Amino acid sequence: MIKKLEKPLLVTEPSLPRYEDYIDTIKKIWSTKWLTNQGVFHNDLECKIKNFLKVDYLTLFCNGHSALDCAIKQLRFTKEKWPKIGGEIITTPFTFVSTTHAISMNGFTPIFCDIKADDYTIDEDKIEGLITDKTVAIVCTHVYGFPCNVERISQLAKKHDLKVIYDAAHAFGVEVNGVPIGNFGDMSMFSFHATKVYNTIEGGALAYSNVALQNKLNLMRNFGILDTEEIASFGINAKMNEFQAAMGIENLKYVTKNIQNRKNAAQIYYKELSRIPGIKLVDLKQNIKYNYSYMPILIDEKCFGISRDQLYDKLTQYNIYPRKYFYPLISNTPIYKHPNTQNNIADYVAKSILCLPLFADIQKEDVEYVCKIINDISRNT
Ligand code: T4K
Repeated sequence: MIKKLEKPLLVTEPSLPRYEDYIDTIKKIWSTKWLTNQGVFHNDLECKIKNFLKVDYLTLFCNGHSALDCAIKQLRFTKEKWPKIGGEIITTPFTFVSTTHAISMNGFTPIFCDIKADDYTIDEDKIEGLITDKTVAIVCTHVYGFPCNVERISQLAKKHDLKVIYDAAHAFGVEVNGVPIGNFGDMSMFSFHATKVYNTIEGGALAYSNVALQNKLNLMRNFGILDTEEIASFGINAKMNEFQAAMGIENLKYVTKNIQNRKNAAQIYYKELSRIPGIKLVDLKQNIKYNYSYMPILIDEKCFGISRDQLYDKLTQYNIYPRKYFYPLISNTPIYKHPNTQNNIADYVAKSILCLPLFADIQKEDVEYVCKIINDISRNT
């Protein structure tokens, strides 16, 4: 009998800078008394992340959801022919619920498109069949940092005059054919939540190449206030504060190393788990630079011997806490369920997937331990 881990091993653990460095940086706030509203750390970080992600323009937000919310709000004000409220947005059901809420809470109807079995991103071959005269946009997720088929989606959007917004919450640092991921579509949203590859405690950003969006987004995140004399547009409060920005500045120094650490850990998982019957790992492609933000494994119950849920329960007995990201499937939840919608692949994936512990500081021994337990379970079922 293999011994249980002494300390719980969680699906993720935030990356932190050196304590002294963060304290040194935030000390300055006590003399300036400038805590939020586009402070010096905020403006510095905006510039640094723009350069890191190699995008034309970037606007910071207090969290990823607010960034996505503002991106979708923009849709209501960009085109005359579009209704101020209403219209359909084609989206993936296999995502964190933030994506769907940002669509529906802005008055659009999410139309769920099934995903692909090989990388769990939206199935570009099924998008066109869902386009109607009410469709205004495609909003899809680079889930786990696996990029959507950005080329095909761009062709479809051009053909049907649709906007494309990518939920790139998981995709910080990812590249496709050498092109950084934030350069695709009309806008891409990145999340800098504590649980992400790169964090500002809470935080997010929109990347885009249309300069006209810059002013609009800057206004929108600050109540539409231009200056003390003028309120120039609609807006909300979605500003990143100086403590978040200071954390972002310090964490950015380590993000490349952190992604390399994640890659090393993921390589152990791939080596140790890919031979196990009934466990499917996503085939990684040569033309993509990954960020290893999650470590999803798909359990084929018939072949593996037990279900995803049974494996989950067994792992928790060893103090290992993977997560069933993303279950339940959004299109199966009471608020989004529609009798005419069927997403068979997404349905199967949501019931069969498990994200194993993966974070920058994970110990090699812990990864090997998880693999050993899964191997052991596989042999004994
Ligand atoms: N779009 C997508 C595709 C997303 O995945 C997300 C967020 C968004 C949009 C929205 O972006 P943000 O507005 O969040 O920036 C977590 C995160 O809260 C959420 O940011 C993330 N996606 C989602 C996938 O994961 P939960 O409900 O799983 O969080 P929680 O509290 O259960 O934590 C997960 C694990 O991390 C636990 O094992 C504990 C550990 N943890 C967590 C926190 C917060 C820590 O060790 N330290 C911490 O400070 O949602």
